[in-house]
Amino acid sequence: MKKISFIFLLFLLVFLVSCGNEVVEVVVDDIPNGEVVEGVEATGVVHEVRIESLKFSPTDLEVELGDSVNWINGDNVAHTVTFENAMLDQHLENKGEVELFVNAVGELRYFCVYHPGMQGKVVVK
Ligand SMILES: [Cu+2]
Repeated sequence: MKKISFIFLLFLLVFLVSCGNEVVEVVVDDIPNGEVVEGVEATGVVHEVRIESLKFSPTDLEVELGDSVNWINGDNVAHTVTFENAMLDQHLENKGEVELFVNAVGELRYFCVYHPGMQGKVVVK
């Protein structure tokens, strides 16, 4: 009986892992009107931007060098997080996530390709 439970748990674990959404990690490598900084250390701070009801929330975000920004799609339709310089162009299904490591100072403007009215901004100090 114990063995059966163990096998069941193992299958459950594999099932959950395969269903989990992969977080794509991106590093800034180009920024218009900004500057990439070498050797930035991670602060461990992760800012969350929820995508809900066709909006990025918060729309404007202020972060520090070394922070990360994590976008999570809470809508049932697909969106993208697309930067004006195409440094990041990520398609996100429902519950899809993308995380950006911020190693540049300046202003990052982004939008959704499918809903161009959806726009947001990350300002790095
Ligand atoms: Cu969209």
